[in-house]
Amino acid sequence: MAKYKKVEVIGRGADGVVYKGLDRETNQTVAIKKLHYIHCYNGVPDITIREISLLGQMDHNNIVKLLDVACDDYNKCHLIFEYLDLDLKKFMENNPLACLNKQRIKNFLHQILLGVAYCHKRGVMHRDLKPANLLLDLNASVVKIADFGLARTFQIPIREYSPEVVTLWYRPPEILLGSRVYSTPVDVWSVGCIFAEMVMHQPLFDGHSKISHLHQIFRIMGTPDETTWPGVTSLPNYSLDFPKHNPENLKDYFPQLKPAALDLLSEMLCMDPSRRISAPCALEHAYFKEEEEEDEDDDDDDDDDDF
Ligand code: INR
Repeated sequence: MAKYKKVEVIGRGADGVVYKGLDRETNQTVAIKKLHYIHCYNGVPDITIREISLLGQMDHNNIVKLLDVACDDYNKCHLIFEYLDLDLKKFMENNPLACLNKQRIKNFLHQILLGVAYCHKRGVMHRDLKPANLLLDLNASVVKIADFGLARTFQIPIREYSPEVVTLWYRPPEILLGSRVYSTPVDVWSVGCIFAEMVMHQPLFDGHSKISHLHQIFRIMGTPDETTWPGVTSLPNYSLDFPKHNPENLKDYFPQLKPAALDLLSEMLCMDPSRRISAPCALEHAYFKEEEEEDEDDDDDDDDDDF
């Protein structure tokens, strides 16, 4: 770690503290993630080595790049990443709705799906996609996915390192219902929630407990049953006492969206994970083939839409 200098804490996640830092040799700003549960001298678990090396092999414009792995004097393992100074959560908090015009939403969504499709092709799922994990370079108009939680991928119980509450807002129904065999569709659900949030500038589902969150999902997407989602009634947390809701028309919630956008959103928010659209299919959706009209508050005239 002598090569790096920690400057300030910028985040806390399930795996440890994240710092803004400096590479002393190149003067390059980096992000440093200190893995709080891994001591190098104990022998790093095989699975962790595998996870970190998988992370190191990920080489895609829409995935934050792992640059180095380093050990400090206390034998704590640190992951060194490229640095970006903004995330989508802060961007949405600090900017009025107009900053996320239709072209920009389409552009961001396309990049997020490219990153997710790349991970899924390599057999990696993220499992915790949310606006705070999407880093932005506004000058280059680039979105990069961060925080592939190592702890989560090897099934250490989810316990945030910080007192901050773990957000359930982007969790898909199959995880909330206790399914243990979930797969890549979990990330597509999260991207659907993020799409909706970019459009509305507020979270689509924002339950404070698993059960209230599930009920919020059911109220809009309909309560699942064996006809809409074969096998759902066998999931551990399924209850025959769930209130029965019919699916709402998403058009009523998103009057600003055109049919193609509504169709893609509803395909990403399909309750049954086996019928949910995949990331590669979503990239081929008609929504990405049609141009968005220029809107009056869009002063970014060099931001051409090439899909
Ligand atoms: C910022 C973060 C900017 N950049 C928080 C942040 C606030 C403002 O976590 C971050 C990262 C960055 C970051 O620039 N590169 C990385 C986070 C992570 C990896 S991870 C890489 O995986 O979430 O710890």
